[in-house]
Amino acid sequence: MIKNFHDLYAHLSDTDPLRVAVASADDEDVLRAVQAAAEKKLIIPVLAGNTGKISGILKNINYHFTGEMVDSPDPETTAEICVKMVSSGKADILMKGLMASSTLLKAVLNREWGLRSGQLLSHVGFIQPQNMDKIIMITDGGMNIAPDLNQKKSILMNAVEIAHSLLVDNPMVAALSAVETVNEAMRSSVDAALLTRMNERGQISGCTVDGPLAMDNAVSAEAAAHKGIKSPVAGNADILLVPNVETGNAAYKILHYFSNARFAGLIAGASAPIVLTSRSDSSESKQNSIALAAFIAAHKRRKT
Ligand code: COD
Repeated sequence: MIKNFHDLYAHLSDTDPLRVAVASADDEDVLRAVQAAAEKKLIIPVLAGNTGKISGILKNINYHFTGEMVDSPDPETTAEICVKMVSSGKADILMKGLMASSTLLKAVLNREWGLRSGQLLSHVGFIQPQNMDKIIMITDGGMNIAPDLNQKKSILMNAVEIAHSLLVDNPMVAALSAVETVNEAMRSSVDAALLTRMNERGQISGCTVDGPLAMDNAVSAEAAAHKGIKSPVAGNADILLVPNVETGNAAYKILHYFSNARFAGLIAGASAPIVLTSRSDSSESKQNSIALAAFIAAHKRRKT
């Protein structure tokens, strides 16, 4: 089981490097992350975007890059070039650089040359809080804006699949709301209860789901005990399923700015792993995301 980012890097020591197409690589944090991952022999990067700007940053950070660079006039074209590299098999992993998430995701969803798999694609944020020896996933704070019940089920299953590849056999999923009881006026509480029932009846498998749970009961056994909540998930969640993109995005960024946690972000459910972090994420978070994508890609290869 990969409990923390330290474990993750230790498990990656014997994997072959994978080719990563970096879309709009003209950013110092992105290039520092790519440099660190390439030096660890996790990846072979291909840098796409404004090559003049990229070369300037490479020089500033003393990265003597000798690999492939692809020049492109604008973010839309860069996104298309990089997505096509991955869908044609020339690269194994797609990475968002300095561009809006929606620009990259629109290219990913292209029907002809995108990275659709027939499944819903969703964002998974990874948080290793300073006070816990585990990685908690939060989903979806980056792609699906206002998912309905079926989409929440798909988002949940995408995260469960990642948990399995991190060797967490039966992840604990907290379906979050603002309350622990069903309130018809609060759609998230109704959906959380339905997802819990679907899990009990085998419509959702490979995990234990409970909800509605508020954030405190999901991650703090003390808070759950205080409220008299008895649940295997309460205080023990591996996956936090949030009701909408605003909740997930705000939770991730609040933790980012007010705590010393470690972070990563990926898009799940596509035909290849996609590194998708916020432009303001640190180079360490971007490097963690590359490492996770490489681990998941290697895990998939071993399975096929
Ligand atoms: N998985 C699979 N297919 C999808 C998904 C998905 N998550 N979302 C849309 N599709 C398909 C639809 O079925 C349709 O066939 C086609 O794609 C277009 O659907 P639209 O019109 O709803 O999608 P777009 O292209 O207008 O927008 C898709 C985005 C992912 C770009 C959009 O949902 C978005 O902007 N999401 C939020 C991104 C963001 O800003 N995140 C916050 C910062 S990290």
